[in-house]
Amino acid sequence: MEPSNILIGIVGKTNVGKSTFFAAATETTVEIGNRPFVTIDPNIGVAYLRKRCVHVELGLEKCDASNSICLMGWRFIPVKVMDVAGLVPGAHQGRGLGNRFLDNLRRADVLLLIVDASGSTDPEGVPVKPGTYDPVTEVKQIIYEIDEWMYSIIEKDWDKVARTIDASKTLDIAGALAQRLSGLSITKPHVAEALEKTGLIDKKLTNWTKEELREFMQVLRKISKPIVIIANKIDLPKADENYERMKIEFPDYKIIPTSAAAELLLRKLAKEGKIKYIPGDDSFEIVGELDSKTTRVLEMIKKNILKKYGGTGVQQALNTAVFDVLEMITVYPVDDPNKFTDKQGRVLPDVILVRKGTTARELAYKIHTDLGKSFIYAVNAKTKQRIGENYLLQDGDVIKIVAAKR
Ligand SMILES: Nc1nc2c(ncn2[C@@H]2O[C@H](COP(=O)(O)OP(=O)(O)O)[C@@H](O)[C@H]2O)c(=O)[nH]1
Ligand SMILES: [Mg+2]
Repeated sequence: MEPSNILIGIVGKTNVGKSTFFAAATETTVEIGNRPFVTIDPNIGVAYLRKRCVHVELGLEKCDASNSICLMGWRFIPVKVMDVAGLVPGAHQGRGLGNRFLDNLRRADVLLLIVDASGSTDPEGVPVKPGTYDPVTEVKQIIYEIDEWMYSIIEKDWDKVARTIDASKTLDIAGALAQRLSGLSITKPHVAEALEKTGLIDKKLTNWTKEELREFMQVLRKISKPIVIIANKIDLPKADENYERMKIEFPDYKIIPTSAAAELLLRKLAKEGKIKYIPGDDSFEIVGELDSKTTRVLEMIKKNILKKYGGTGVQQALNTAVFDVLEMITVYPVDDPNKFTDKQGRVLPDVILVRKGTTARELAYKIHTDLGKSFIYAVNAKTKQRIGENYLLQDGDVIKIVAAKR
């Protein structure tokens, strides 16, 4: 099972719960500790998005999920997540190995900015009394570090880059700049959008002021590495109050109240067969033997987290990052549009993540270059209608691609 190419980066200060979130999201065992720099190298793992499986909508009994998992009618779709070591103020200037840590974010498509919503971790990652630190300030600090880091990358040899591109007289400024920034997973559409938004599209690069370059990079960061705020440790005192304030302070951001520790416990107990719990659910069922302490903790989780927020937040965070922020949709390619099967007779084996706005032909290319080249038409298996190459795929589409025999 291959995870899609999407990479979700987990960022934040030390001790806010990044590794706990990572462990919960991936179910791999990573070291979790209450001390700085427990995670030194980027830790990449596989997490799963949760989405209603289309077999339910089609009224089928079951499916034969192959590149993903189907659990009780929910499709779990693999994506990559990366746990980055903690950032301290001044990270972009190299404080606390900050540059090295920030460099790990180059390949990320979207960032989960984890903060300690209870305010019980100081800027250096040392635990303090809940309510001591302001997570609003923390969010601003981390975004500042990321923006400054990205700015420093382009600023370094900007004069030379600007002169070279201007001198080349290319009409494809966005393409030329994107090539220069490809190491940051920045694409031509990202750059084109940033040029448009900043109004710098018709200005010679050598005439950009430092302020314009800075603003351009900030806009480009928002487009190419959008941030979802994870208000973690929502189970602790003061956290809910701070979460409410964060919603007012950051109206443009998605903010997910989360208890990574609760999710980790629920997944572990589910793995041990002691509870029935599907990641993302707002409840669980006790099915095994539990000691009284665990039972009490579970009661607390049910009442103060699951019922109150509709889940622990971990699954919600992953889904929000990919489906809402990156605007990805799911499409199921099949060979037989009547039986919804592939060539081997498997029902709906694969689900593919594509960006909203992807066409039927682009989907064919995504499956295989040859399929894209020899595309003739496609069939929408839900309606049995024939669709053309420019058809815009809809979330949950089941598609058969008809190609010329080569
Ligand atoms: N109460 C509470 N504690 C948490 C939560 N998530 C993590 N922690 C604790 O916070 C401390 C730091 O967690 P860790 O994941 O190592 O943080 P990192 O440095 O950001 O990777 C550990 O003691 C965790 O058990 C949470 O949701 N609630
Ligand atoms: Mg860590």
